[in-house]
Amino acid sequence: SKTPVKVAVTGAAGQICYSLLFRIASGALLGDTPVELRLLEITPALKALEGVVMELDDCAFPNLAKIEIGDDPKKVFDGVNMAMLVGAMPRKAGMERGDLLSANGAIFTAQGKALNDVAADDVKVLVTGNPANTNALIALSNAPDIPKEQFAALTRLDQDRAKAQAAQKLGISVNDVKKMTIWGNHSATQYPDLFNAEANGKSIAEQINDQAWIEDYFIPTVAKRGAAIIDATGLSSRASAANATVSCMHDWALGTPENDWVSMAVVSDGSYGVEEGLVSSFPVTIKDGKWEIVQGLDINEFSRGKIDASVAELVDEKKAVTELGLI
Ligand code: NAX
Repeated sequence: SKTPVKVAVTGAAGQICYSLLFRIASGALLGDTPVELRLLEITPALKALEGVVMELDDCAFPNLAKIEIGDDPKKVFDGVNMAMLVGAMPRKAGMERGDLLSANGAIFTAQGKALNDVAADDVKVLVTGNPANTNALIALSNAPDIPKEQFAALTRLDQDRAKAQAAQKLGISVNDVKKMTIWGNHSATQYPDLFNAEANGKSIAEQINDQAWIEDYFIPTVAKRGAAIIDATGLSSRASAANATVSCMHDWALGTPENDWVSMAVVSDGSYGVEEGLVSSFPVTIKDGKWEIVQGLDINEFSRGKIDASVAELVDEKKAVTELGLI
């Protein structure tokens, strides 16, 4: 039998994790490779987390080897091969942007340091908790011994939202939508790129041939989908965010298919004019557990403006967390 892969998940008693943990445990992450779950929560949420663990036990998942819970990242992250950082401080009424950044800064500096000290050498760290790109930047900056390439922030949900909207517009299956890129920040400034996306080998933007639909419907629908879901349900995206987190880590570990790519926010090497060192979303291909930014794509003037605007927001966020001494 194979050695279990140790998977840490933070915010484990929260809404996203109520889907995420069951998807991981049932095999959506690694098939029939056994997994050991390491679940981190804040102390007051440990009792609720114990209830979630009871339900995980009650599923008798064949490939769930073990579950450990705790409130100390140094213990929970010990030897982990994967870390999904979902737990974060939500923005509360009256909270300034700086307050949000410092509250999350405290979480992601501590978790970055703990991963640096105790995680397995091959750890892959995926940040879902918002502001995801900048939280990932804080974590990697506080983990100097872990290669920066082993950190990413989630833009897979945005990618999958964009795929669904494009497929519906063209009246085709999502399976036929390939090469969907999200550029920039996981925020309202993100840029979902239909020019480089393909259906049946041809540019989706060309097939739709309606710039007004792209600008006035498609982009805002994808970028503001989270708000639409809050409006409808009273809660932010849960199952779809969990699905995206599992899908992203699955592909990071097991690779992307031929002739396709996925979107992940990763540390920039300066590709496409994105300032080096920012954690920004790019199209990536993955092989043997390592991602590479897809090179040589055509960026038209419209796309250039959108990418630059989102990257400018990341530059601002980086400046703010630098001033707060978090990186
Ligand atoms: P919840 O508030 O339901 O759960 C968050 C959990 O994190 C809580 O149980 C809390 O106790 C825990 N937590 C707080 N500080 C912690 C710490 N230091 N260590 C461990 N756990 C800690 O939020 P949920 O709906 O699950 O969303 C989680 C995060 O995902 C939020 O930041 C949310 O904004 C973000 N999202 C990111 C998305 C993405 O695509 N990147 C989409 C969905 C979602 O908006």
